[in-house]
Amino acid sequence: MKVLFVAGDPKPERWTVPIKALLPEADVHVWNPDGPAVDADYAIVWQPPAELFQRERQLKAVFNLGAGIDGLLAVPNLPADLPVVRLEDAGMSVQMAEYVLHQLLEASREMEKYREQQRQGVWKIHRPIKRSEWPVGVMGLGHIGKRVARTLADLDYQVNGWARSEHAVEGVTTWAGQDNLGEFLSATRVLVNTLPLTDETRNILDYDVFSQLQPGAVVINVGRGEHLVEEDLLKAMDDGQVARAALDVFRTEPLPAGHPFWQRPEITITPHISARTLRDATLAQITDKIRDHAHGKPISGVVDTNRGY
Ligand code: OXD
Repeated sequence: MKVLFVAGDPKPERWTVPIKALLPEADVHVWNPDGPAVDADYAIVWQPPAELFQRERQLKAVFNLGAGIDGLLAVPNLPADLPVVRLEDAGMSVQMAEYVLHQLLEASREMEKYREQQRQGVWKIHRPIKRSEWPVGVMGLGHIGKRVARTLADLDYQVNGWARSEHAVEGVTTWAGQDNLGEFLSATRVLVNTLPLTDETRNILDYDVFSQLQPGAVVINVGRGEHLVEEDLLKAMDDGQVARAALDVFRTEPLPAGHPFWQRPEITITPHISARTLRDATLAQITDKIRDHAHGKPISGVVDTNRGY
């Protein structure tokens, strides 16, 4: 069996050595932009080049090194019948929950105010948090969204969830579909985006959405940069609809120097680190699935490419 590793890591051996150890029966190759086809059976990829599917014609499945498969689905010549397998959690949802909790607490516990007081040598206690003033709304109730929602609900925040289809999450009030988006938004002050990027969700975070949130709104985007209409966020901030934002993903990454977001103190910028791909857990999951697939066993995490997630 031949496995091809296709990700722009300058040290691909960090991946290929463990792949070989976990899957000794495989011949492991690294993508060579100039090389000939290796006729791989399986590809393990992150943001692969356009030539991949043109060159490798024997693939039986492609495994994405991340939860979001929007980048992979955009690669030309992806055969319609090729199984595309996304990463299923592998340590991501707990990191995401942690990140969102941190950004929520920055706002709800007024951490910046205390940091400023420390800089000035001031000891001053502000009134305690009223959780009822900080209702959170999680958009997207897949594995990650559910984990985020449950984590915050366990800390007694009032948590709302919204997704395209119906979901039940313990301790969380959920809404489904476009028709109920308005009700979800008006019950929400802290909006957390964990949606997959699809044609339906691109540009979903726009001025209209922001203007329906409760006053003093906070926007936390851990989905994709293309969910957010950037100028609408800036306008919503200028108009006082949105008080602050924490953004981990951007339309262009790295965020270009000179981008207006860099200059906004109300925006916290992180470089797409809210949930890192953890190599050991990721490769254990993927190599198990490759072995199962090679033995004709069913595998989970196969994406519905028409739906986009
Ligand atoms: C992912 C990511 O999709 O890291 O997993 O962005």
